[in-house]
Amino acid sequence: ANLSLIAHPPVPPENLPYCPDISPFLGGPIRVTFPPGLSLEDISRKNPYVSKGGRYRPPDCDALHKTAVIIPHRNREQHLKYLLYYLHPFLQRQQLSYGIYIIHQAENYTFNRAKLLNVGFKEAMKDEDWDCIFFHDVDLIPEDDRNLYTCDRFPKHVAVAMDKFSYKLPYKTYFGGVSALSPEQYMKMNGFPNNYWGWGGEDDDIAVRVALSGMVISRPSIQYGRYRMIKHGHDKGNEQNPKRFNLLAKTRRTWKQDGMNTLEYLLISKELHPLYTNITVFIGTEK
Ligand code: UDH
Repeated sequence: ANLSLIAHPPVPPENLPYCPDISPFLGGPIRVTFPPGLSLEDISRKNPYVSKGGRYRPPDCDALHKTAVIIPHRNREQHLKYLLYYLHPFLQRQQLSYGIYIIHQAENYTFNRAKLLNVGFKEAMKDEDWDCIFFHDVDLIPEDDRNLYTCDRFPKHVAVAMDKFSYKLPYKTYFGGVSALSPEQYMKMNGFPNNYWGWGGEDDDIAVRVALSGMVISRPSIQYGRYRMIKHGHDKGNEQNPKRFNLLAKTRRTWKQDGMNTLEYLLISKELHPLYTNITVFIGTEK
């Protein structure tokens, strides 16, 4: 792969008309299967208009929305392939201007999903004035392209109907899987917590932050917000976090002192791959 340092989103000719409010390319439900032997080269070939770093803009109209997709990642290469295979055409059918970022946690210390998402936000905003940030688990494939990857007036929880929860919300304040915030909404809640190491709790903390910062949760309809989860076992290095209930009980007192304003990390590399920008980061270990 040719990994030079500067991303060049394709520049459209001047004076393009705006894209329509509703894309004519939407097809509704998507049949999601997992073809064996898929390679990144195959996916690149199927997406000739995607430019280095996983960037795209519609070739013949000026996009109404600019969305960055942030994917926390470690050791899920196969899932990543399937997600890219479905997500690129999905976003193109929505006529979005977009970029895909993989935030790869370096080393084998305990995983920290929310902190990786904070890093992704910060790094993506250095590249571009995104108007919407999607925070996207690697193993969730959207099943309907009317589920628009754009932001709402309030923080949006998007993965409202996952197959593993029988296509309904597991509980009312669930905020896991896929969510979308504008930079303003994200900053208003001081981003996400940095101190949830291991599995669980961070998504509930984020939902509490939404409320504490005076916002409410917005959601797509249950008909559109459908996801198929790629089956997997428990990951090494992401064991259940026994402290999650204690942390969650304290969010009201801690959210202003932990989040975007206290984020510290060591950027190891930023590489522009054909289908995504890879950011490898050392985020430390639990104190
Ligand atoms: N993630 C990684 N690598 C890891 C752990 C997590 O990339 O080692 C990322 C990935 O984007 C994943 C997300 O963090 O989608 C959320 O983590 P998760 O997949 O562990 O959470 P989920 O709720 O799974 O999907 C819980 C364990 C399921 C075990 C079920 C056994 N039947």
